[in-house]
Amino acid sequence: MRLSRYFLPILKENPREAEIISHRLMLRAGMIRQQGQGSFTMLPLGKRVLDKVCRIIREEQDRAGALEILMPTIQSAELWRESGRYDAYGKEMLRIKDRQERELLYGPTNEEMVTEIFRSYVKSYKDLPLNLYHIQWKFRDEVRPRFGVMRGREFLMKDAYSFDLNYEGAKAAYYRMFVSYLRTFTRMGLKAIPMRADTGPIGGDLSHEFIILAETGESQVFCHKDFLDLTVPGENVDFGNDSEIADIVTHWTTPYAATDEMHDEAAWGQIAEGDRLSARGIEVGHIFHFGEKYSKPMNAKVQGPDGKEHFVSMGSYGIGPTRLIAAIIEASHDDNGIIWPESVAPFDIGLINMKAGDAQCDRVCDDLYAALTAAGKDVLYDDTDQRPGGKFATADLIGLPWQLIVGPRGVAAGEIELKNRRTGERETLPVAAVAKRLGAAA
Ligand code: P5A
Repeated sequence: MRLSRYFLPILKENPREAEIISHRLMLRAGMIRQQGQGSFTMLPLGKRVLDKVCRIIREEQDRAGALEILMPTIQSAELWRESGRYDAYGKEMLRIKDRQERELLYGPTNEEMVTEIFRSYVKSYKDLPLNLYHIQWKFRDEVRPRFGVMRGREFLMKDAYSFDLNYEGAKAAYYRMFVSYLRTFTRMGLKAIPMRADTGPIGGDLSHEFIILAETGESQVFCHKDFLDLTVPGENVDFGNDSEIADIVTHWTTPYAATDEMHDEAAWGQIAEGDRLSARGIEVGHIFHFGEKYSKPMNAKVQGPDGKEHFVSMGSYGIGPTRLIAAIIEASHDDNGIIWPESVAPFDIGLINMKAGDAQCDRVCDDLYAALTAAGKDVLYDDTDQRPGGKFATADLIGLPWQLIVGPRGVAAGEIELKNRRTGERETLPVAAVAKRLGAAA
């Protein structure tokens, strides 16, 4: 992508309304535009990051055996009356009426809708286990929308729903999502700690929040320092092997970890003082087992191997992709801007032409741009006539992992400069060696 043809509305000044660093950097880097209280447009740069985040989520959901669907945002009040949640949900739910005065709502979550889909089709235990997920916008009329996309009113959610014959099956499904979440967040360069959590309006008796430790987090959390060194399962983990998955979950739930609501002072007191980590955290995922809470009132049953009908045992599993973008920035930035992990970077490489219009610089840049793009790299080519200082500041602000700097002096010597955004390390390379150095040689 040529910057001269891109839409990257960089802000020079720090926006006053932004209280935390990720909100400030997302506005300054031209990633988002606020449209109303807690509602944001994803501008081109933000949209690219969101797509990469969603892609990782999808790959790991699919790997764990979940199937993608897409449910509507607007739901009928009738459905929510069946579960008893229409009245219970309170003011966070946006209630609307259509032209026939039918009561509708903008979905804050989809337990009811997916249970309705399930009960319409699935009648036998032979069709289980089943896990359906989607990535769809939600609306919650939060009391305090703040911190940009961190706590929005309209936000994207990946929500998965599992259906099993009994508790044993449901527990195995919960564990698969647990392990899938460990992998998902690690792939985004994040250290997420699963913590015992309260179930709130979703309900149920088993729940974990996945927490990123960050000073700007909204939750107070408590955990053992051992979590910082635990290893995350690799991509060869066998989701078809219940005992392998259960062992991983045991490993990851043995050290103490709890959110404020579930904090147990007695258990905390047992941990040596030097091993305690009491910190602020950002909740990027939340998983629930709630058994028959929805299947019973909504009559979602299957025939078991015993020939009898059983209400299915369910769980639901959420991730906030829009919130994740902010969490990644909170975890990875410096004074000059964002530092994207490669897996979610909007582009892999920023190609900076220090003297656009100079025939030699243009030629070297055009050739590099073509070669790197052909090798499958996403390149943002700064071909504008801005001065070098401004270009460097923009490159650091938007935080692409690599910067390739092409200037007249280097070009005359057949060389260009490569800068690593994270380490700040610079190296001078012959032009011909660039593609190989960036893993893009033919
Ligand atoms: C689980 C999936 C649920 O709604 N039902 C379906 C369950 N869980 S949750 O914890 O309430 O939300 C899941 C994740 O969504 C993100 N999230 C938000 N992101 C941005 N702004 C918000 N206001 C917001 N609320 C929730 C979080 O990542 C949360 O873990």
